[in-house]
Amino acid sequence: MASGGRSPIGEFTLSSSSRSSMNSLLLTGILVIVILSLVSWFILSQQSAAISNRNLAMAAGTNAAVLKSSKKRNNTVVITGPMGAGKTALWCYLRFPNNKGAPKTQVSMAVNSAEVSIDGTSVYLVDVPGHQKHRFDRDAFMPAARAIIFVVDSAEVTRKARHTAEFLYDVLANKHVQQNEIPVMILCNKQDDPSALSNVRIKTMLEDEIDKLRSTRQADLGSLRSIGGSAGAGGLGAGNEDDDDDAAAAEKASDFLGYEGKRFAFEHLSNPVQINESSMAMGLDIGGMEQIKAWVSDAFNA
Ligand SMILES: Nc1nc2c(ncn2[C@@H]2O[C@H](COP(=O)(O)OP(=O)(O)OP(=O)(O)O)[C@@H](O)[C@H]2O)c(=O)[nH]1
Ligand SMILES: *[C@@H]1O[C@H](CO)[C@@H](O)[C@H](O)[C@H]1NC(C)=O
Ligand SMILES: *[C@@H]1O[C@H](CO)[C@@H](O)[C@H](O)[C@H]1NC(C)=O
Ligand SMILES: [Mg+2]
Repeated sequence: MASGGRSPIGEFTLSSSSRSSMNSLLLTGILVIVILSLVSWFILSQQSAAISNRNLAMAAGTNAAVLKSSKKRNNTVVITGPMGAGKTALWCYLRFPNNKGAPKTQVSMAVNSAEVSIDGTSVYLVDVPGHQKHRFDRDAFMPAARAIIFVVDSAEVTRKARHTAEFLYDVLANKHVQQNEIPVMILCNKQDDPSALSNVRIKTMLEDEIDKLRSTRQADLGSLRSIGGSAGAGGLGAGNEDDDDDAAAAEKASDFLGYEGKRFAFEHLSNPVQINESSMAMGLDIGGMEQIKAWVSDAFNA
């Protein structure tokens, strides 16, 4: 029996009706598996997209939601400038006007932002950290800016003259700032420091540095053109670092500041630029806060 005959299982056959119901069961099973895997693939891909977005935002030191909400506003005041100048101290003074004395701050890792009332004007006040890695944050907030406060450490500015001028150049040459003639206040902070320079001295120093930078940046543009570099402005996060830098350099260089053949002066710009003094270490009334608030309020009600 074992040698010739088939096992009883082998002879087991299905009736035609039960075979077709088996087939449809199999088909349904496959369909369910396909749908399940599609759904789980979709969920997983959404999650990883969310995570990578968050990582990008964290790498930039900014909450993506802060950036997104700021773009809808037309009342943004951007506080920018080199590291350690007193931007966060200024932001705190304006945000918490009832706190007397200098706020204890340290190197900022993220943007501070809040809706603040300045002399009765509702302002979305943004403090962008000065570290170079936050320059994309700064450029992202710029298109919404109605007024810009560029804070300088008056005691350190001599040592950092070139860096400060490059930073300021980026702000002044920004397309939105130029086209919409956004008012800029250069705030020479830390006037309480014995080695602080006056706003008049700092104005001359920064104008001299920007004057030098203009020719360097023009030369940069020339070399970009000669190697056929793309002049198209790269979007945020598009392309590699080098492409972005090239495009950014071309963009800036095409915005020559001031008049050609004439020494650079802030008065030559089409947007109003003024240079004032402040101290965040002093009391509210003697630190230049009143002029800052009046200037912001004027910028909004002009
Ligand atoms: N003496 C003096 N110190 C100040 C003044 N303003 C700020 N500081 C101090 O300078 C340091 C830097 O100030 P911050 O406001 O944190 O500087 P920041 O511009 O926000 O710097 P980043 O966040 O790194 O870009 C802090 O220790 C402040 O207390 C000032 O007017 N006078
Ligand atoms: C800013 O936006 C508010 C409300 O969205 C609007 O009422 C106001 O007219 C706008 N102001 C300017 C100058 O665009
Ligand atoms: C602020 O600066 C402008 C010019 O840059 C000057 O005319 C004005 O007097 C200054 N304000 C104060 C309070 O120093
Ligand atoms: Mg800060």
